[in-house]
Formats: sequence, C-alpha cells, structure tokens
Amino acid sequence: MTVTLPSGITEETTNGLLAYRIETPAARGLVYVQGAHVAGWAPGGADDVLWLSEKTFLEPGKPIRGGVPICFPWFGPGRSGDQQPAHGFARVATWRLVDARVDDDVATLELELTGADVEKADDFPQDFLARYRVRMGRELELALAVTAGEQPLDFEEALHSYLSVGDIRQVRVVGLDGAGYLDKLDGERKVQHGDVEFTSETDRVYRCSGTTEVVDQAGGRRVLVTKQHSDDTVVWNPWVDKSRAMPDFGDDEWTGMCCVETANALGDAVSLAPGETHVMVAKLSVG
Ligand code: TA6
Repeated sequence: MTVTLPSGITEETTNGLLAYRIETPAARGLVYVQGAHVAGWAPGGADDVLWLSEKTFLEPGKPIRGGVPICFPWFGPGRSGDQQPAHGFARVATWRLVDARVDDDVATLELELTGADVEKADDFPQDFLARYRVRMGRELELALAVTAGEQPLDFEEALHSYLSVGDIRQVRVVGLDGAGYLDKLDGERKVQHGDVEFTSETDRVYRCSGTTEVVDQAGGRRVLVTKQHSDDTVVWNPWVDKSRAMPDFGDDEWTGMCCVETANALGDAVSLAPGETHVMVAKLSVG
C-alpha cells in the first residue's frame, strides 16, 4: 500500500531505518517505522519535548533509546518475568504506514502491525491488529488501538514517554499523591505522599488513570500528560549506576530525562474477546 505524503511530511532513511519527518508551523518531529517510534516532537518554535539518548542504537532490530517506545504485548519482562524481547516485540517490529495527512498544520500518521509482521512470539495470537495514530501539532496525541482476531487477546501495553528535562533533581511529578504503586526496585507496594521527587533511581508503576504534570523547574517547563483508558502511570529515572550500565544511554544523561509512561500493565493487563478493540490514548502538552 503506497501512501502519498502531504506537504509537511517527508521520508528519510538513517542506518537502514525508514522514518517520517514532520515539519509544519505547529510542530517538528520524527517517527521511525520500526516500532512506530516517535523519536522527537517539538511544538511550534519550542525545544524538543521528548528526550533521545545521544548513544541510542539506530539499527534494525534494536530498540531506540528515547522518544516514545511502544511496549506491546507485554511490559518489561512480562507478567511471567521471562518474556523476550523486553517490553514486547512491537517496538522493534516494522510497522506499516497506512495514512498520512496534514490538517491545519497538525500532522497525522497512522501505522499498523499484525501478527504476520512479526517473527515470533510463540504463543501470542497471530491475528491481532494494532493500529497507532500519531497526531503531532502543538500537542502530541498518541492512540494505540488493539483489535483481537478470532482468539481472545490478553496483553500489557505502554507508551513509554521519555521527557526531556533540565535537571531531574529539580523535577516534580504532580498528580500521583495518594496513589498506590509497585516499587520495582524492592518489589514492595507503597503509597505516594505528595509529589514525586527524584533523589535516586526511581522505577515505579502507579495505579493511576488520571492526569499527571511534570514540573521541570530547571528547564522552565511543565508537561501535562493526559490519557484515556490507561490504569497505570509508570515513572522512571535510571540515575547514575543504571545509566552507566546501559550501552545506549550516556553516563551523564540521566539528569536530562524523566519517563512518565501511559500504561496498562501487571494486574491491569487488557483482555479482549474475539473482534473486540481497546484504545489507549496519551496526550502531551507543554505549559
Ligand atoms: O518503564 C521503566 C522500565 O520498565 C525500567 O524498568 C527500565 O527497564 C526501562 O523500562 C527501560 O527498559 P528498556 O528495555 O528500554 O531498557
């Protein structure tokens, strides 16, 4: 299927990875076909809202470090704890562009993935359909629609947004006060008191279906993360040691990023009857 690209959307290839570059008066951005991976978004004349590691892999089959990876059909190692690849096959699979348009300076790309596009994952039903709509303007709206085929479908999902911040040590995440969470560092279940602040490695899955706001004092920016049909918000910063342990993450880059992820994970996995569709939506806006 050949999609005609409208003015404002161009195609480019980097290291064998096909991508669509968006340049309109409302936004600049980049979306790789591998993983339907939004790697950059800058509203209007502003700086990029999404963080991308200077060390990221940009090679077929390797996940891109930064932007908004799509985690599907499992999160992390999955509920069994041994699923590979980490965060599911969708983020390293080759999606298919099915629509591209620009309306009032807002660029919309729609990409699809089916079981036929993925080598693999043993027991995951092949006849699912995942459709991802990226709407890039002064806001970034991401909608992941999953439709079950003839078999029931049970999956986790996350839009694993890496936000660019001035200094994580001066960031507050507002909106999680009172929310229960799984602290993945010690496996304990805890309750958030007040805003989330960062003083060490932070890796938490909050039970939260509402809006959060990332207050980036050093960067002088607030990023609002609103969502639909997502029961979990994941907050992550690797801090020093973990950053140094990742080959695709600069040793000192940890101060400049904060993940606030829109998810349905762990006990909030989605179960679909045959033919049923679930749509998870995340919207980023800058204040
Ligand atoms: O969302 C947080 C997390 O699950 C962390 O535990 C860390 O593993 C991060 O995702 C990045 O995962 P990746 O597989 O991209 O290195």
